[in-house]
This record gives sequence, C-alpha cells and structure tokens, in this order.
Amino acid sequence: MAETKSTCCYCGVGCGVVIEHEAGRITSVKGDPDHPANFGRLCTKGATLHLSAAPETLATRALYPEQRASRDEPLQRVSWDTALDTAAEKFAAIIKEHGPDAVAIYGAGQLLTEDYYVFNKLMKGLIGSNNLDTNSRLCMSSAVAGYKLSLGADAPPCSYEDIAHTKALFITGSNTAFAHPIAFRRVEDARKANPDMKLVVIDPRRTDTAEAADLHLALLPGTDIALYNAMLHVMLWEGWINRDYVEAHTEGFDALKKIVREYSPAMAATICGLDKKAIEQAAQLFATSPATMSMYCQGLNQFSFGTHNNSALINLHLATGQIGKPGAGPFSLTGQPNAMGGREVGGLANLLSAHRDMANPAHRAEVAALWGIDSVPEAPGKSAVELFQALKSGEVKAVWIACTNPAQSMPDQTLIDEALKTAEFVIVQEAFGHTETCRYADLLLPASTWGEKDGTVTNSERAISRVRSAVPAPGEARHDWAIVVDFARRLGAHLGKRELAARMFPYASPEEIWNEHRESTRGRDLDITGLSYALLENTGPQQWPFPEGAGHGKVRLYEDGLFPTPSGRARFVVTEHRITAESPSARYPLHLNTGRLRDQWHGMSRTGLVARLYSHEAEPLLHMHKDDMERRKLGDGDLVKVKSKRGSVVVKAQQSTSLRPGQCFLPMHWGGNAMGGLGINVLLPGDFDPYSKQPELKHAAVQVEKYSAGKSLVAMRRSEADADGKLQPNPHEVMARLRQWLPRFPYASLTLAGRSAPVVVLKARGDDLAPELIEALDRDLSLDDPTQVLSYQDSRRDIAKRARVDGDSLSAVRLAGETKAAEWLADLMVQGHSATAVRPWLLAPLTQPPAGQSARGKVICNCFDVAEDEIVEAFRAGESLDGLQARTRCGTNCGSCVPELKRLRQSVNH
Ligand SMILES: Nc1nc2c(c(=O)[nH]1)N[C@H]1C(S)=C(S)[C@@H](COP(=O)(O)OP(=O)(O)OC[C@H]3O[C@@H](n4cnc5c(=O)[nH]c(N)nc54)[C@H](O)[C@@H]3O)O[C@H]1N2
Ligand SMILES: Nc1nc2c(c(=O)[nH]1)N[C@H]1C(S)=C(S)[C@@H](COP(=O)(O)OP(=O)(O)OC[C@H]3O[C@@H](n4cnc5c(=O)[nH]c(N)nc54)[C@H](O)[C@@H]3O)O[C@H]1N2
Ligand code: SF4
Ligand SMILES: [Mo]
Repeated sequence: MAETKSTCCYCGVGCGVVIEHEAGRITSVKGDPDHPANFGRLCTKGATLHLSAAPETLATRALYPEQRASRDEPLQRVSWDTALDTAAEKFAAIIKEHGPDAVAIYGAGQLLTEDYYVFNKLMKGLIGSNNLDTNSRLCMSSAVAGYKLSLGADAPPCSYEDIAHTKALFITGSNTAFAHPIAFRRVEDARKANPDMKLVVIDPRRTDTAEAADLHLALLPGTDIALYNAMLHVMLWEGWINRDYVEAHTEGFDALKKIVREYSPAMAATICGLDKKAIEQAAQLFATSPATMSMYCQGLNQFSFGTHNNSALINLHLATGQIGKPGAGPFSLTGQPNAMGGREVGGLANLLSAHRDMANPAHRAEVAALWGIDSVPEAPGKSAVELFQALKSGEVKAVWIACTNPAQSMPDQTLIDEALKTAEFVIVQEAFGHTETCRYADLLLPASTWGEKDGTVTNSERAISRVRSAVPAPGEARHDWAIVVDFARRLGAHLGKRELAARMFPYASPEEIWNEHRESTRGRDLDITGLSYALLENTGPQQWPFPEGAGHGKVRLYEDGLFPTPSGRARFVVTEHRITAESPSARYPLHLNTGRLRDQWHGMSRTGLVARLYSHEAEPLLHMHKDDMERRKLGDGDLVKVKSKRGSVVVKAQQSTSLRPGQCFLPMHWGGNAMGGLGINVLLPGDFDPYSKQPELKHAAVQVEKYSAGKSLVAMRRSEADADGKLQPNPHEVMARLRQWLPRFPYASLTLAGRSAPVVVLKARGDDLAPELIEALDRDLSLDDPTQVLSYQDSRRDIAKRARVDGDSLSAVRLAGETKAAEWLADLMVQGHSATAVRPWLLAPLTQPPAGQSARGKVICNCFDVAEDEIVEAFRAGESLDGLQARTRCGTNCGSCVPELKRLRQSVNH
C-alpha cells in the first residue's frame, strides 16, 4: 500500500487529504494532519472520496473519446487522433468563416490552475477571442466585482486563522455548516476557546449555521443592502464610525452617508422583515467589537445586485476600520476547490492573467508580451448566460464545455436545452460520462479526475496546494491540460499558425505551465515568484502573495491601510436597496430559495455514486413552511407542482421549521439525471447583475400546487458484494438503465440508499403505467423471470407488486398503483433484513406495511450510521449529548452532524 498527499476536490476550504492506494486502486482516504486548512479533519464528503472512486464507479466514467455522426445517432468510440483532429477542423472552419468570436469555451472552478491557464491562453492568445467563461460566473463573480469595486483588487484579505482571533463573526448568505464544514469546525473551536466571541448569522433560513448563532437575522430574501445600510445608519448615529480610519484610508464616505441617512432601522426593519432592535444590536456588535470578521458566500453573490450586496457589507468594514488586523475583515468564502486559481489566471471573459484587466491597454500589452503575440483582444467575451443565449441565436456556433455540467447547473434550463441543441458543435470534456450535459455532446473527451490529476489549486485563504496523482487515469482518459495542449497544436496547424502554436504550447508537464503562470504574476498583487512546485512539496501549502525573496506568504492583506486603487484608498460604494428581478405576485406568491445539502456536491456526478451520501436527504424535496402547506392541504411527502414563469417541476413537499411563511427552498443538486424533466433549474431566471453578470440563482417567484394526477410506481434493486467483493449487480449500471425511464414520468426521482449494499430507488408517477412499460422496467430490475419472483396482482384494488428474493434477502421490488409500503420495503432492503417476513405480505392483497413496522428515518451521522429517530428517542429518554456520543459515537468523527445533533437536543428539550 502507498500513500499520496493531495487536496480534496470538493469545496473551497481546500482540505489536505492522504490517499491510500494499492495496485493502481484508491482504497481509502484520510485527512492530512499537516495541511493548514484542516489539520487532519475531513467532512462527510471528503471522508468518502475513496468510495466515489470504488471499482464499480468505473461504469460511470468517460473512458474513450466518443463522437457522433449526427445529432440523432449515438456516440461512437473514436481514437484520440480522430477526436482532436475533428475538433480542430471544426473550430478552424468556424473561425475562418465567422471569426474567432463564433467559438467559445465554458470551463469551471474545479479545473486545476494549470488546466485553466492553458484554456485561457488558447482562447485569448491563439484563437484571439475572449469567449472564455466559466461556472465561476455562477459562483464568485459578484465577489470578484465587489472586492475590485471596494478594495481595488480581487483578494480575500483574511485567513482561516482569523476565525480564532475574531471577537464578532458575521456569517451572511453562507450556510457554512453545510457548505464549508471544516471552516465551521474552526468556528466551533473558536467559540469554545473564547466564550465571549459573538456569532451573528444573516440568512432568510434558520440553517444549522443560524441555529448556532447568538443572533440570527432571518431577513427577507434579497434585502441585505437595506440591512447593511441601516447598520451603517445606526453606527453614524451612535458615533461608532472609526473616523481616523475613514479619513486616512478610504474615499467616498460622504456620498454614501447621504444615502444611508434614509435607511433608518425602522425603515429597514420593514424592508427586511426584521425587528428594529435586532438591526441595532447587529450594528453595535459589528462596530464595537475589537475585531469583526464577516464570512459570506452565495446568499450575497447570487442576486441581480450581487456586487452591491458584497460592497454594502465591505462598506461596514471600512467605516469601522474592521480590516487589515487579526480577526477582522470581509472574508468571501470560495465555493469550488479552485475558484481562486481560476481568478488568478484570469479565467473569465472579462479578466486577464494575474489579476490584469482586459479593459486596461497596458495590461493587455503585458499579457501579449508574455505570450509572445501581437495583441490580445480588447472586447470582453460572453459571460455564462450571454454565451448560452448566443449559442441559441447562432452568434456563437461551437462550444467546448470542460469540467462543468451546465445542463444541470445553469439557470433557465429551457434556454440551455435549446442552446445546446441549436449549437453546431458541442465538445464536452468530462470525467464522468453520465452527466446531463454529456447527452448534448457531439464529441465527448474523457478527462482524468481527482486521484489521477497533478497540479495546483488555491483555496479561500489564498493558499496554494498541490494536487497529486495517486493512480493512473482509467481507459484512455487524459489530463485536462494535456488535451488542451494537444488540441492547440492541431488547431494552430489548421489556422496556418503551426509554429506559433508550437511556441505557445510547448509544455510537457503541468509544472512547466505553472512556472509560466508564476512568471506572469511578477510585480502583481498576487506575486508568487518566490514559490515553486519543489517548495510546495517540501514545506506544504503557501499563501499568496509570496514574491521572490519572501520567507513566507501573507496571512493578512491591507495591514498597512494601503489599497491597490489609484489613490491607494479603499472606496465606499453607494449601495441602494433594490427589489429582486422577480418579485412574488398573486400568480407566483412564494419566494423560492435554492442552495446546498450537506452531503451532495452540485450535479452529483461524484457524490451521487456514494449510497450513504443520500441518507441525510434522500430525494428531491421542496422545503415549505407549515402555514403554506396547510393552505394547500399538503402533508409531508405529498407531491407538488412547483411552477415559475419559465417552467415547472414535480417534487415531494416537506415541512421545514427553518423557513418563514411565504418562502420555500429547493436543494440545487437535482438535475434531469435524478428527477423528471430538466431538473430544478428550469425554475430559475437568467437575470444577472450588471457588474458581475452573475445570475440570480438564489431567487425565483413560484406557485406551488398539490399534484395528484396519475399512478404511483416504485422500483428498487439491491446490490451485494460477491465472493470477490464485487457489487452484483453494479448499482451504477442499474441506475443508467433506469435513468432512461425518467422522461416518461411527470414526477420521478432516481436515487441510491443504504451503505455497503446499495439500493437503487426509482419513484415515479405517471398518467398511464402501460403494461409494456412495467414489463420493460421489470426486465431492468431482473424481475422478469416468473420462476424467480413473487408477485401479486389485483387491478380492481390497484395492487401490482413483484419482488425477487436471492438467498434470504429481498433483492428487487416493484410496486405499481398502491405504493404505501415502499418506505418500509426500502428500509428492509437497506438493512438487509431477512425476506421471510415479507413473503406473506407480498402474496396477499395488502398495501400498508405490517403494524408497528416503519422506516428508520433520515441518517444524521453518516460516519457511524445513526438515524434521527434513534437520536430523538435517546434525548426523549433523557440521555445527554455526551452520553449519546459515547454510546453511538455519532458526530465524533467528521463532526459534520454536530450542529444538527445540538438542534435535535434543543428541539426535544423545548
Ligand atoms: N455540501 C456542499 N458544499 C459545497 C458545495 C456543494 O455543492 N455541496 N458547493 C460549493 C460551492 S461551488 C459553493 S459556491 C458554496 C456555496 O456555499 P453557500 O453559499 O454557503 O451555500 P448555499 O446553500 O448556496 O447558500 C447559502 C445561504 O444563502 C442563503 N440566502 C438566500 N438568500 C439570501 C439573502 O437574500 N440574503 C442572505 N444573507 N442569505 C441568503 C440561503 O438560505 C443559504 O442558506 O458551497 C461549496 N460547498
Ligand atoms: N439553483 C441553483 N443553481 C446553482 C447554484 C445554486 O446555488 N442554486 N450554484 C451555482 C454554483 S455556485 C456553482 S459553482 C455551479 C456548479 O455547477 P457545475 O459546475 O455544473 O457543478 P459540478 O456538478 O461540480 O460540475 C463539474 C463537472 O466536472 C466533472 N469533473 C470532475 N472532475 C473533472 C476533471 O478533472 N476534469 C473534467 N474535465 N471534468 C471533471 C464532474 O463530473 C462534473 O460533471 O452551480 C450553480 N448552480
Ligand atoms: S470541508 Fe469537506 S468538502 Fe470542503 S475541502 Fe474539506 S473535506 Fe473537502
Ligand atoms: Mo459555486
């Protein structure tokens, strides 16, 4: 067995991992005790990374280049030479006929810095267009624009260690407990060490993060600016402004003061739906604490005024001098593992290498000189939403999508569907071949992924970490950077720039690319000329800036009060309350909010392979307030149709105590692979912020109605390890077969359950459950051999059940019509209980589960498999949290469920 140190490929906390592997297979993963982001800890997602690379998951990988002759034909395996020649020919032909702006690249903050660098150089340098945008547009672009507008450069000034120094922490628009769990463990540690530290959480929902707060401001969605302006109003009124700081280091305060005068706490209380006292209290905590830090994320960024949301918050830091000192500052948490690296190389349609501005002629000349070309284009390229609009209109004809799944994650999925269908040529460069976007590919390029790749990433605190390869890529998958370099040389030949392309793309390793990137940062705010792969390897992750000659990186920026603006002063930005692009109305009366689940990652191409990661929230659910459910006569688990101006989805409703009336919440993860239709993002608008062009993914106005048409269907298939430890059947192959059926149903959900013996679960509701459909489904579930199955059919009572028993365990079940016993049966399968007890039930006209038998409830602790019912029961019986933890070990490993355990204890005590 060997060990390889690398970095977790999920969130921007950027935890170090140690990958254990044997004979080219990843066998386990643990936290790297030496990594400064996590010191050995991992959350539920990081700790299950090896499961996402288990042998059976190979069935989901893109292994060979594949191409289709026409849109109606399936993808066919081709050689790399054919694939890349076709791609180069297509791109060259379009560029020659329609100009370089007729092609585009859409990448991701999950690419490594080296991948990103060559993609950027290919588009802006060799092709000569700025049409390179990435999913960072959906994620961090408002944070980038906010930092630049207020502070002059795109640089988070704080570090994780500031969490230990802060005296007042404001977490706003961030569910840190779910989305940055290891950073939240630090918050918990800091509060333990420093009981006087205050935690204020600003979020419309009472999340696990909010539950931990001393003060939770459950403001109405989209009203942050009114709140921050009112806090500033209070600070001015009370004389809590740090006048010396404002005088010495900022500009523009007077203009802001004028506006803020109108934002009395009473006025803001009305806009935000908050208590005036709470606003005053927040202002006092912020201004009078010796060190105030804020941590924020998509609850600020994903609005059509996301940039000003950011700047309004930064205004507070500037007015109180809460920046550039330990435990203080505006700390934008980055979402993806390398959102920061992408920004560093200028990986957006309006940025250039090393934080240079496209609009600045001197910057453009510098980049051209670095790349050895005459010029880089001046006009910004298309941002994400604009890019897909242009594909639809035909202005852009070909797109190369890499390391992102826009057919799941972009807003306005109807537009994305039309755009990708209209496009002349779509290249998808993916590690997993089963994503929603792969279905639109004319050319699928198989990429290596975590565990296989080699390069660097930068986390939220500006720390650059090495990503290392532990095992070879499967099949013919290649590294992202290598695919780009190979393509660039071929494209050069087709464009009559063979030598130029060879000169621009000479790299034989990611290190060579990184060294060029390093040189591009010389003299810039993010100067890393003092770093090298060798240094990162020998001394571990380092923060930028780290110029030549420096002994270490900078923990904190702006300690000298000098800002990278022309005047050297930070800027107050005049920010005013605006209403969201789409306000609730009589027709669409509810606010729909979207965001993350604790255990799933985006479109679930990786986390969706790990059965236990579904146990915290098993299927697509619309979270609703009790009043809104009662008004619609809805109970938990009832189906609802959620409709916005753009489209609709059918999902189950579930009561939530974390929402205010008038609001509902859908997890962002469920796309067309996990449910019917195009997934939940058909509901969301493409409206975007004028500065950052980041779309408003946190808000849509919707109507919700009970859905009861059609008949129910539940199909389940259990897998078990054979003598060689191989899962039989491969659950991912079962899922792939069942996925074909999703479009047939207005409501459908396809998920996994269980742990080491996973169960594939398809739930659906269809207008007609035609016998052919049921028969075909039975074949997919191995329920088609009458000698092997138990079945009972009574059409008059709408009972049609069929099950298969292997050995002593229930291995497949299909219920059509009456499905009330589905949860009970699913639980039996998950637990691997003997099938003996089920036989009589199966062969009789029974629809309800036997008395006293119910499902186990959601799993709270994923590490030790402890469910909510057991926990609540223990608290009811008077057990203490410590006692429960000593007995069941729940929450003692990764700690991701600790906030929830505390909440459950509190709810029982009340
Ligand atoms: N488990 C998990 N972790 C992840 C990811 C994942 O997919 N799964 N993805 C990563 C990525 S790329 C990102 S960008 C981050 C995102 O991390 P977060 O931004 O923390 O996560 P979200 O759940 O999208 O949204 C955060 C909160 O914003 C709140 N919010 C909504 N509207 C408003 C508002 O008007 N004002 C305020 N103040 N708050 C509001 C929501 O209720 C929600 O609780 O997570 C990263 N970490
Ligand atoms: N409603 C709603 N929608 C949202 C959001 C929201 O809050 N609400 N949040 C938005 C945000 S912040 C983000 S960041 C986006 C995320 O949206 P996406 O970028 O679409 O998210 P992922 O599913 O992580 O997509 C990454 C893809 O890359 C593939 N992949 C993994 N490793 C590699 C590799 O090494 N190379 C290549 N080539 N491919 C690889 C994965 O299989 C996966 O399909 O979603 C956005 N969409
Ligand atoms: S907090 Fe979890 S998902 Fe984020 S980097 Fe660390 S282990 Fe990975
Ligand atoms: Mo993100």
